[in-house]
Amino acid sequence: MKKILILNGPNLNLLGTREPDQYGHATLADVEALCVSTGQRLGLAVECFQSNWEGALIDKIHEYGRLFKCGGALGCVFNPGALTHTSIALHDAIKGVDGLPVVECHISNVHAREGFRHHSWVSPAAAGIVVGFGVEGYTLAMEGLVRKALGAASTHTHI
Ligand code: CA2
Repeated sequence: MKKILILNGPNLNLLGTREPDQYGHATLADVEALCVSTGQRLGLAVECFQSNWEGALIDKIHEYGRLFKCGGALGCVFNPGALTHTSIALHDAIKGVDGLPVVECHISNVHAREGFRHHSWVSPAAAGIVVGFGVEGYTLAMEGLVRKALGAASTHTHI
């Protein structure tokens, strides 16, 4: 069974404790449980990882880049939190692993918020972006990764 990584960045461990208007009432544990059950439905083994440290997120992307190359991983759903708007290092990590499909996911619609949230360093390196669907966005991102993988497989069989 292929693995899928659900990667969450800084402060997402605080989900459900404050700012419910922006992020809803679900906790990070709720989000991770949702992803695990979505994984069961899609036939994927789900690993969830959250860190407030940029380097730990980068190390995890590298690990999954290696796993993807040997066929052990389908991809990664990544909510980089506020590092979205600041981190060239995360952009470079995703580009650097060369191949691992990463879907950038934001709970809130960042484009309807403050101007500083409108730019993402991660988006140009991402395979896709899901924004503003609340925590259901994680499920949509997982389904998108599966569809992309199936599309890639069927493209290959036609070549
Ligand atoms: O909408 C998203 O998912 C964000 O990635 C969330 C980040 C924010 O900086 C991005 O612009 C958009 C913030 C994550 C912190 O979430 C908290 C949740 C509850 C209480 C405090 C922070």
